Amino acid sequence: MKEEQKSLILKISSQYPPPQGVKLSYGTAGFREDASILVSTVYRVGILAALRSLKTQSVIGLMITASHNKVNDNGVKIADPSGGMLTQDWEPFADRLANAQDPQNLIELIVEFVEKENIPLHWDGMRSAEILLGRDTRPSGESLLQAAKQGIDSIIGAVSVDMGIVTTPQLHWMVRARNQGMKATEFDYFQQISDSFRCFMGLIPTKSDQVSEGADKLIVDCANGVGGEKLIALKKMLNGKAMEVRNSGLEGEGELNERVGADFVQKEKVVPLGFGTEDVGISILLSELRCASLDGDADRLVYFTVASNNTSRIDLVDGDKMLSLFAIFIKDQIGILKGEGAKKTTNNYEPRLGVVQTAYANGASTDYLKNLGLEVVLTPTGVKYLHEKAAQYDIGIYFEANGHGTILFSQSFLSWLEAENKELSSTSKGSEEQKAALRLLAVTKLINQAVGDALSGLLMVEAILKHMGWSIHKWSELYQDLPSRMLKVIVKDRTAVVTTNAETEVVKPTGIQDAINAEIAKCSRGRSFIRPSGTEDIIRVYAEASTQEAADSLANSVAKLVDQFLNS
Ligand code: 16G
Ligand code: MG
Repeated sequence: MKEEQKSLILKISSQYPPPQGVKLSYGTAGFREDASILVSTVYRVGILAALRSLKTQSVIGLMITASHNKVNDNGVKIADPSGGMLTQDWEPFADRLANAQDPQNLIELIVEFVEKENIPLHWDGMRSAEILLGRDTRPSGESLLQAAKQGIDSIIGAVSVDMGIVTTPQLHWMVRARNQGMKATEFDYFQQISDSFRCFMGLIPTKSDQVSEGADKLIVDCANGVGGEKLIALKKMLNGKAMEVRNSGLEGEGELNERVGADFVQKEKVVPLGFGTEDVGISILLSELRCASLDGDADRLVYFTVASNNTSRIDLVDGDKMLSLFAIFIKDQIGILKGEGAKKTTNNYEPRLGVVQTAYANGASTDYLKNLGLEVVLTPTGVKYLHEKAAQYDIGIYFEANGHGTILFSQSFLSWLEAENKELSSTSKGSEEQKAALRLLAVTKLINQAVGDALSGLLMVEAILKHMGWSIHKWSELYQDLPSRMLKVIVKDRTAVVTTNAETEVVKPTGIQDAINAEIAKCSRGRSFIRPSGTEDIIRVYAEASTQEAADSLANSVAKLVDQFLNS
């Protein structure tokens, strides 16, 4: 590495000393801490982003957000060229960079890594790395953004482009679009999803028993986060969509994530602030009221209805149900396109459809999906694992129960679908087969294939419900969730728990799995697992069973086991 480059890093990094006595770690979704100690970390992630861009010779994203966490927290994560999460191979380097104690130490790490990875550095002033920067609405975002810019400026030839305040999925989408040679501004994002939504809606069969427009209403809780402003903008582009935006976070309306948002609603199963009696859903034929919640950076979405008997309780329609809805729709459309009556077109291509969940998926959802004849696989918790698995299919649908998920389409499927549509539009224009092809094409543009996206997910759900002619109640009744319970146990060392088989079995400490199995065996339809959290210093316990009492008691017994094995 040239002296000029080294001295630039030395000079700038000396203004960003790391916090003392803190061990930082690039967890499930990047670094996340109290914002007051993150400046040096974000600076160093700026350096990492520049190196990643040089290595891949592609545009990289850097997002400043702490998602559903409290407003004083913040975080930083990287979007890789595909728009997905940073490759896991680089995470250890991110940890070492963030924890380097002084500028000299930092330089040594960078030099060693650049050599090992063979990263082409440039000194001739050529623009050779480009990083798109985004941040959510947190007050600490602006100063952290400046630190990220300084990190990028520490690598010669790297430039940053500030995309402003955006949702996490918007930034991921922009990175993906840029690397595909497409236009990638926020306007382009809104245009793509609103155009494809309209296209989808235009293909909806007209049935007399459908819920009529105007009678049905959607109310969206935006967690007082970045999703509020963006949903209002999207609504404008979709003039006519009956939708009310609440907890938008605009004009000082409420605190970010404070008793609002998808994480709160999904975990607590009560209404977010700003919702109450007036929002009780009516399931009579022509009137329907459904609610949805986004999280603080709009990459998670859940639906719910307000229960009529007790106004703070909700009926939750979670990520598992969204997965089921999407899977049914896609399977149906493929069926129309390839089914018995379909005209045999170009070839006999069979797209592989796969469904990806985590162990937190309600057992009833997994049974339901398997009964539909779908291939269901489990991965460990965290979007990067689900996404990676889903990418192995022609159509991979993944969701976490907490509402993060999307659909991925392979290049070969896209090419086949486009060819099929072309063929059908000349041989049988306007046929059901062609409409199915057009619907699937609209979905490939409507859904954000970079990462789970609450805004595009919301439009997908709305369009599919309309297509099916279903109310939220009908959707919710696809299957009945098994009662479940989640608990946290504080332990001395959470790394003492090591799991396997997508976190469904514990290999360490030895003996605990047998003890858990013995508890499970006492319950009807019992299932339970433990795992170290990737975002908090705790062990999480999950249990489900045929009754709420049994699920609670199983969770309590397993939590006791965790305490016995890890704290004594
Ligand atoms: C992060 C993950 C989320 C996961 C959660 C688990 C991303 C973008 N987010 O929020 O997918 O469900 O962590 O948290 O990957 P836990 O490890 O504390 O249970
Ligand atoms: Mg989030």
